[in-house]
Amino acid sequence: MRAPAKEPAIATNVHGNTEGLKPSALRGVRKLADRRVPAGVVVSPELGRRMCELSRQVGRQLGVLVDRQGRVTRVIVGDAHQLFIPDLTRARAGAGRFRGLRLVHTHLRGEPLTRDDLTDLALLRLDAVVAIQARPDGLPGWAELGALDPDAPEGAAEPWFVERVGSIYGWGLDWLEFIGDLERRFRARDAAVRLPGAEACVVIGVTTGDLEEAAESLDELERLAHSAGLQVLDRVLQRRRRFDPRFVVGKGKLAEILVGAMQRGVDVLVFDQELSPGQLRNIAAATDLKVVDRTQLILDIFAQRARSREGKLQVELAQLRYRKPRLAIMPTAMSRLTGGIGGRGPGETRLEINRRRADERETRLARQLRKLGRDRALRRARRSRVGLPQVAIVGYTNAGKSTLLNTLTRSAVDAEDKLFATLDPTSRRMRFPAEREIVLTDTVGFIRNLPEALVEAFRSTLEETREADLLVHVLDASDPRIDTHDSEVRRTLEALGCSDTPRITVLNKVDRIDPDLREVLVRRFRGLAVSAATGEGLDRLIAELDHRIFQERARRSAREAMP
Ligand SMILES: Nc1nc2c(ncn2[C@@H]2O[C@H](COP(=O)(O)OP(=O)(O)OP(=O)(O)O)[C@@H](O)[C@H]2O)c(=O)[nH]1
Ligand SMILES: [Mg+2]
Repeated sequence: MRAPAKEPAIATNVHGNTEGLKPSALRGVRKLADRRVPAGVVVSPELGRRMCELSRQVGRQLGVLVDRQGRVTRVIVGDAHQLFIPDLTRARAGAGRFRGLRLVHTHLRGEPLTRDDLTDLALLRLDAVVAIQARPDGLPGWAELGALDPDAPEGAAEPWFVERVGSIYGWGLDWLEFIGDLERRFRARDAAVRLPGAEACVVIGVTTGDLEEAAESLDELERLAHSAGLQVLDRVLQRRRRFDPRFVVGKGKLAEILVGAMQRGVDVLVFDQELSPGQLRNIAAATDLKVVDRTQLILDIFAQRARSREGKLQVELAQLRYRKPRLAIMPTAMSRLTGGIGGRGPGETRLEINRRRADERETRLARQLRKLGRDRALRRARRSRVGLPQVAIVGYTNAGKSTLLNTLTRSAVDAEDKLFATLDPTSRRMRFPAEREIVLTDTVGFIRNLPEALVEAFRSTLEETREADLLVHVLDASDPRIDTHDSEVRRTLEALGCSDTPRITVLNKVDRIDPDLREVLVRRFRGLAVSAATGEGLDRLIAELDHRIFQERARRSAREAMP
């Protein structure tokens, strides 16, 4: 076949089981790559006939991947029963639902399209998968075409349909019309559930332990995804005896997830577990959806929220440190991440970077941050010279820390029903009776499994907490996970080296719970019941602050003054 003029020849490889093929047969197989299918035709009779003939000759399945222009982009040799489609991560066809490639292959034993064939269809987002019967006499027999079904119900085990024709000569359908119609129907279906402009995701949790705890963590992941601007279309929770070293979830489960994701038009898979570089690579190779883990999601939220120069540098440093070990092994998956979720960064991490550039950038960022950390320490020293007591508000994310700061100091720090609304510590002066003052600092919230890269990068910000004379620990009393939150905050404070700092526990949002529960919680946590929103209980908090800071201080200095 003549390649059409002007169009550049596409580099085509022969993949798969070519070992032991006679040179003449191999030449024949290679030549399949020069074929071209006319527009509008599923597979041309000439190509089908040639494939069947060769396939019989070598006793192996033969397949070709054909793009929307009718070009054969890959030739694949299988064995008598099956063939394996090579990694297609580099063959992305843009943001459409389908990849713009159909697989046409031969079947030697008269078997219809297999489950494996159809699973490949779903996992690889192929336009269609076609099997042609290669008859014993080397001629093409019947043919079957499988494609994804826009009318399949949610979660259907077999979200595809199959059409059979008696012979490839009698294929009555116009390919471009067929695929165009399919895409339109999928788009219409997506439009019914998808929020415009938001990327859609499925959140995935795996545990080897307590299912309830894992479910709690997955709830939180959903909220994190939401805070990052993702629409959550589905959630998957799996318990296993051990984590799958290659895919975290089992291979079968992953296939199930991917088929479901394909059906729903999901863009992103979000894993609750931190994925090792190897796992990330393996999962990324199995699908062309974006793959993000909990750490990356949190980093992404931080990247969206960072406002101050220091905050931006800290986030960028954390992102760099997270990505560096993943750079070398997943260039394609990384480049897939630029833009949208997982691709946001305040600085150069947004670009594709190589390892050397990453090292240089890391050194530079660390240096700038050390400088800013010194400035911060100076400011702190100045404040403490003035003698103002430092009080830090700490707590789980979304507990109401910023709202409390606002109510206490009548200021307007961002408070939002989102996780990690606050990134940059804000300090406000707060006046007490008798002209006494303190400096009250709102801090970044804690969360379970706070990524290490973040803790490291936010060290100087977190130091605000370490230098405080007193901590106000805000707990959301209306959250059923209050115990987990409490222990997580204690753990983090310990890690920061401030477990000895005097502390007041505040049970916030009591306007949302009934009085009985409130009594139970007050006793259990030995805390003050308040509502930062309504102001209830705040006078007692102020009195307690006054007492703990000024009266104890006065008593101490009086004691020291005694002979
Ligand atoms: N009902 C009620 N809602 C509250 C109260 N305090 C805070 N909230 C709400 O809880 C949500 C989180 O409040 P924030 O003050 O942003 O919480 P935060 O601890 O600063 O959260 P991050 O900065 O994200 O870690 C907001 O929607 C607040 O309006 C309260 O006492 N009662
Ligand atoms: Mg806040």
